[in-house]
Amino acid sequence: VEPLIGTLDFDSGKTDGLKREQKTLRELSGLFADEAAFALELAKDPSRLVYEVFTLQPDENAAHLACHVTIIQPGTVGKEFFFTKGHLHQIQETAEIYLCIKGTGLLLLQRESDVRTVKMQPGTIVYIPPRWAHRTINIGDTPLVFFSVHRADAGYDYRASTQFLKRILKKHNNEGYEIHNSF
Ligand code: PAN
Ligand code: ZN
Repeated sequence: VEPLIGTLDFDSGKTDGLKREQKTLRELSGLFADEAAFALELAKDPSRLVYEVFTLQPDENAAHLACHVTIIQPGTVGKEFFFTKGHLHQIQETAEIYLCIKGTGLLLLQRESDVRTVKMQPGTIVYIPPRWAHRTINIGDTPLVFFSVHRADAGYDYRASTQFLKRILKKHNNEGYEIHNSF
């Protein structure tokens, strides 16, 4: 396998040499708590960008690492802040490391009924142990940019995306966020 080289500009959040994937509102159907607010936003602009994932990873998977840069746009559906779908890894023993580059966010970690929220700001490093589902939420008003690394053959299990027990909402007429139960 040849060395792979990409760049991430820490100031602008622009990447080069990484493969881009995007998630728009229509791909996040069923995930936000307020279905009426979601329908309204979808009607306005179904292809509104919520987040992008940039990947640097070799084709062959075994024994390799994959790295990603995620950029979550600022925004809400109703009061709920924009987030990533969230997942577990198909290979359950997969751990992952996150490094926040820009913006303000929360990392929601969940293992069965055990839920943690970790504040993400530039420089925050989080080790996500195996078997903890993870979703990232942009609680700021600028893009949230973070870098992550895991084994390249980990795979993704998105069944976790509908099972998070907490939701992060914007405070009424206020700066900041509050954490609510999902159900
Ligand atoms: C991250 C996430 C990325 C997008 O690279 O995949 O932030 O989130 P979803 O995959 O939940 O849509 C990661 O945790 N990789 O394992
Ligand atoms: Zn992950």
